Amino acid sequence: MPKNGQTQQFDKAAFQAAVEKHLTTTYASTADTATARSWYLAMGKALAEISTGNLLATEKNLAEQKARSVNYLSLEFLIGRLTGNNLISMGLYENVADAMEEMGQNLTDLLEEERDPALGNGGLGRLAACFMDSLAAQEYPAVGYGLHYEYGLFRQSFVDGRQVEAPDAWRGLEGYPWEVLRPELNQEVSLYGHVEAYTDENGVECRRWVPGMTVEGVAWDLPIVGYDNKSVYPLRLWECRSNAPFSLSRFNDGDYVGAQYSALEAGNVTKVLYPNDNHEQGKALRLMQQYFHCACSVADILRRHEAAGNSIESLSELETIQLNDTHPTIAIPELMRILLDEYKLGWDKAWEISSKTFAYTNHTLLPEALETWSEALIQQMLPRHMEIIFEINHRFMKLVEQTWPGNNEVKRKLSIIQEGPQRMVRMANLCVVSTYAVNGVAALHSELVKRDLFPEFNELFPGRLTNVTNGVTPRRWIKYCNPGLSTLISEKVGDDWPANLEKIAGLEKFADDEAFQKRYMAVKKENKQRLADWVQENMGIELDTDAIFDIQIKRLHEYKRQHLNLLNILALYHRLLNDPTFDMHPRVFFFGAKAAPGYALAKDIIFAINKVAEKVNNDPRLGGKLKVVFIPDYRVSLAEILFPAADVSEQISTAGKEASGTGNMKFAMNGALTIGTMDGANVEMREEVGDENIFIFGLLVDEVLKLKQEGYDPYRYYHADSLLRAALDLLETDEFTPGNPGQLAAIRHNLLDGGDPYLVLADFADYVKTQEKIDAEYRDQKTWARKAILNTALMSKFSSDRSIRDYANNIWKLEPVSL
Ligand code: DL6
Repeated sequence: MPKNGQTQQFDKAAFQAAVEKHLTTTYASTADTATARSWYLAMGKALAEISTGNLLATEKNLAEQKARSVNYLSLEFLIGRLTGNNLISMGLYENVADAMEEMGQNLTDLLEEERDPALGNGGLGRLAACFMDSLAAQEYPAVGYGLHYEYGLFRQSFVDGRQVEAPDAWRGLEGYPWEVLRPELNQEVSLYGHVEAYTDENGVECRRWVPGMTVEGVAWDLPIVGYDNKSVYPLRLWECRSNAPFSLSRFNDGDYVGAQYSALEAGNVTKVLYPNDNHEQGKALRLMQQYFHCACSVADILRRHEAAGNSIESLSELETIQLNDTHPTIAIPELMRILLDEYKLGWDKAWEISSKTFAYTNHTLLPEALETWSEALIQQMLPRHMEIIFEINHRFMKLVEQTWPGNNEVKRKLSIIQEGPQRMVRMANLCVVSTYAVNGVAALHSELVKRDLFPEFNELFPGRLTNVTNGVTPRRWIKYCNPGLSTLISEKVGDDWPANLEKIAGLEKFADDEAFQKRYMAVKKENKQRLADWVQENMGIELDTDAIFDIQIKRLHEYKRQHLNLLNILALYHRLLNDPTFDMHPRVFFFGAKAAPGYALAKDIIFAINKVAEKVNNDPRLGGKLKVVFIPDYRVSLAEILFPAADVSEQISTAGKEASGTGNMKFAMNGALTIGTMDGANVEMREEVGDENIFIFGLLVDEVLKLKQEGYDPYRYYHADSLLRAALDLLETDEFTPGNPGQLAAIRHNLLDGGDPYLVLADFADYVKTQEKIDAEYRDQKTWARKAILNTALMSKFSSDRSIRDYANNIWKLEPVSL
């Protein structure tokens, strides 16, 4: 493992003593009897001692310096395993490997003992994790605020090809070694009750919330370790517990179990992560999670601000709060409530502070993902917040009236309150009205936010709507997950590229160097072998690493179009069996995807892919040319094996639907060539690598809109294209479900009779043609190597360090502060 400058003093003997101490005192084991898991836990605890010391030192330094900080509020942080990554950031990977070796333990094996903290669904949560890494690496003062879910994203297994979900107790029985309880930071959170008017001691008419119940927010910190520096920032995760765990009167009445009901109910709030990606369910418990998260986080921000001796009037000068999607929007009325009712600031002052403090990131245009909450529910759970939302809307409607006098249509459209049989609060509108910056996550997406989602807001608040293109951390997504490539890069451009990804452009001049091409492709081959070994060991499928490894890993969603990929596989299957003139380079199609448990069609697509896989992987007539592998329980630690092993990256969403994507960036950095639509960040990736080094196909955003306006008829494509017809018709037969015809028909039905909402059939022919082009180009390994190298070399824009600098310079106005 290449090593960055060691940032920590490392005393091997003291470290080994700490590991032994934890082995015995924390995990009740001895060196000769301990399991690998106990060794991993004890090692993690010993390392956490170092990071916790630095976390406290960083907190103190930032408070003393009165540094302006960003508070990143997100319901999801999909951090992945911390141990290996933290060792790299601390510069201790080799020292610890050596220390553990002396204790008879292999570090690589111990790292496998860590369960993924799966505290997120997909792109949005993983982005938050990359951003925390980049904030710490560049020492931009930050705190991440999230929830300490007892159960993370469900574990997925397949039973007869169908997804089965199981709870994910990510902390295990022993707890997570990196987390530190911070009881002095606990918060009390109110819920329910009513609002009352009263006259204060100065004779001023005031309003206050009289809550119906309170719960306790318990603070856990996970360390976000700065790469190659000493700063450690907290990822502060709130756990909900009852603060009235026991009702003595009920106990005395003999109701021992009932006496603990409140404890049981409060425990539900942070019990489980909602498993939806790009889809909102509107459940009361989810609103409670959101408010609990916001109440604890806002209170903690104010505590820090005041503890550092700052006045409330200076809040927006020293703190900014970034809302990761609308999920933490209720933080806005919460801060307003505190400023109005507790600090008694008066509306104008409170609004001035609040609206200069919050900024909001939009991650989706999909209507089903845009959050609305019923007014009645908010009224019941958070009555004072509902009043404040009404007041914000009332004042905003006056502004709309001034701008568009008498135009009720525009008022209806922009209002935070959506009228109807059940009045709803539109969280995105509340965000745009109440924040100083709103950003989309890729250039195309941000344009569509302005043009299609919020055009009038853009007119009302010029300059507020902006773009910050996403990025990914090169530490985890190159250096840690692809050590072979990292060594090669360091050899050519020096070893400081993980903190300065611009340096990677230095590889461009080696793209035509045959010796370098060979070494680059040898690394790719090793990575393919690592994946093939995993598949053999875990799934019993044998793979040929000379085949093209073609990978689509992301949440299962119709707009991401895993079924377009499936249709091409069916077309290949059909041609291999029916067209004697057809030839193809062997290819393995990999999938990894979880479907939201209630999303029937997504689950049908998983089932279909698994059934097709069963058949093609065992069909001798295909001569091993076609394999399909659906990796179960796709998660960050598996992504770390998959990205480095890919030849082809599937980024095939319907144009205009994928806000950005970040997997697309990870693949390209690791030398996979993209087959993709002009969607999300694919557009900017194409600009960086050039049209000849990426395989673009399909309809453009405006072509999609036009086709829909003209009246899209999927049958037109079905009748006109015999290959498409053959592929779709296979889904009606029992070819892949012997004896049970029609088991896969739901997909065909959705595409033909269900109107094909994501235009799979319209893009099919171009997709197939582009896949053929890939097949032909892969056969020329020199040209392929050149393109792959250029993809690695030209990806520096997509480092999350650049994204964070964009936020820091253009939105947050932050300066780095080193420890
Ligand atoms: O910005 C991170 C990520 C994007 O890369 C994906 O394109 C986008 O789909 C995802 N959005 C969501 C929205 N979810 N909700 N709610 O996950 O954000």
